Amino acid sequence: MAKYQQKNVSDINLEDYLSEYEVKQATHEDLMFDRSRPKESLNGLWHYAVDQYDTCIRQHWYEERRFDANGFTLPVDYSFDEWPAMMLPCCWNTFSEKFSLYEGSMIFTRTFRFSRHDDERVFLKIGAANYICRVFLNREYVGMHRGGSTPAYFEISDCLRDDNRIIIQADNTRRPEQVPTENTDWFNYGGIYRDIEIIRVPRIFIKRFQAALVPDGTFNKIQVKVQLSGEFDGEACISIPELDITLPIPICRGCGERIIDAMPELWSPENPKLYHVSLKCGGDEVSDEIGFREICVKGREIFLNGNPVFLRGISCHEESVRNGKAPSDEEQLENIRLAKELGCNFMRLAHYPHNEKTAQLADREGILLWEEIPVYWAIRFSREETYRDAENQLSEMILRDWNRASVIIWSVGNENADSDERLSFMSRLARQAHRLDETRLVSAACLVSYEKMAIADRLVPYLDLIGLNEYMGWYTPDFSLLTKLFENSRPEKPVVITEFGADALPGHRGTSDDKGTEDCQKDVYERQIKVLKTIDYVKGMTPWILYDFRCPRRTSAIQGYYNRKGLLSPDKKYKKQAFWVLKAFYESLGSHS
Ligand code: GCB
Repeated sequence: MAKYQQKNVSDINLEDYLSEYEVKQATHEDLMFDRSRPKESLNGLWHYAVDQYDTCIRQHWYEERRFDANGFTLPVDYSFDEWPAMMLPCCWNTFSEKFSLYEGSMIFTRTFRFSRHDDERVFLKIGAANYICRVFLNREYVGMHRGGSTPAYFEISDCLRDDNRIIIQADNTRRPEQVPTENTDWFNYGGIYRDIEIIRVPRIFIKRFQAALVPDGTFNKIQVKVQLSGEFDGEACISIPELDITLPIPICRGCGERIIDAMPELWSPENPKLYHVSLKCGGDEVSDEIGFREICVKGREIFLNGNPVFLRGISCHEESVRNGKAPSDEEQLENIRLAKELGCNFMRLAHYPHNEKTAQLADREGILLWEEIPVYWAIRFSREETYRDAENQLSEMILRDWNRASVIIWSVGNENADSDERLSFMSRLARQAHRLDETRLVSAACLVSYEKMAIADRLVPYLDLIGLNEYMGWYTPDFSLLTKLFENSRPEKPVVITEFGADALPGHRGTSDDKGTEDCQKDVYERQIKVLKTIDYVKGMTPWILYDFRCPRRTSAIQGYYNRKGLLSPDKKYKKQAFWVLKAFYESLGSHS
């Protein structure tokens, strides 16, 4: 308020109130290894207010200016501790019916006590907030993060006190220049929907710690890479007790790596063996549970640990009826178990990075993963800032899940029309994924070229394997085109059919010609499988999709604001007919296919 005292009203309306919050952006550079670190949780009750007009950031509420220069009380538009409270993390849409369709900005605040030790640095981690979040602590602007599904780390060492007030704005407004854009085929949940935590680390700490098999086909060398938060020369110590390994790693200017002779038992879906790996350096120590496996492509074949593998997969959104895009640990595990019940060895986590715990569970349970960033449909491909946003989300996802054996494929996008701008944008992303990780495959879910009725995406040369979405028998009713598509295509790389499917309202029966019935969906699955299993370069599939999910675009009576292509009902309790068709096919392949 005080800020505007000398201004006239039109100034307020014209001012650019956003650019001051474009500084201090948390990016992948700020990401730190934290899995084993003790954390103090800030989850719990936070006071909140809907802030449709961005008044909090326009008026600098975080400054808490309650008095003018003469000591007179100023009127303010907030009363933090009298606002109602919400249990975070959560999606506000599932928290209350009132917010079920709300999109925009919401302000969250709470107080907390903290006792700081002199020799440490302190970071705030927000597991995910959709899409922009801005953080304020004790009257200071701490920073912002862009990207709705990856974590943000903010150093708060200097603004912490014994008694603290934190304010976070979460803004899920859909905007054309964002990644994804304003139009997607899923529901735009809002909120701070993953853990909010405080992490203490030493002055110089282990920022990155990566361990994997050297991908040379010998399975007898482990490569460890270390990066510290600052300049340091000396030694780190890596230890894998089960393999009798305790070895030094020389560190020069904060970085080090070492290749270790080792013959670990290999991780696979059938044998999800994890090793406890720990790393010490200076006053810091971290550890992780890591599986060792090799994934590679040769010709039109995918190899896991040197054996050809067929990816018996299913696509999956991150959603539950109760918790929206914030499924509990049990709900995340349930998804993996359901995929396993279906006979899967592979899941495509569409269309954005899911909770990092999902990949940890997949490591433990033994399921391979495809992880993806929301470069979905028509991104603003010629806008450099949009590219930087996409590249940052990709880098955050890769660095976050680098040690997860389950993750075998990074996907740089889904169904993007093949223009020159898109080719340049997505090939850059593919290069960045390869740069950050030479141990995994890079792919994208590509479109069929309908002009050529062939797999002809110009992005293919930049990918290790081709993801292909085709909806023959559904959006393309002429099913005979599926055979034509394969006859016309001569891919030099393996193809994974990343999507096919059909809508079916749970329990709705009829004939195979009745769109929206389970019988029609079942028929599409039967016909698809019959063709796909004969194509020698199709090395996997992730039909669309494990369960029905919310979607504002789907308004028909059968849809009821859901995409009904699930094999399960939204509550995941009811299995549609097509579930059994896919399960029978996967079981016929056997678990070592
Ligand atoms: C697609 C999209 C997916 C949609 C699906 C559908 O190709 O990749 O996000 O939900 O089709 O049901 O139309």
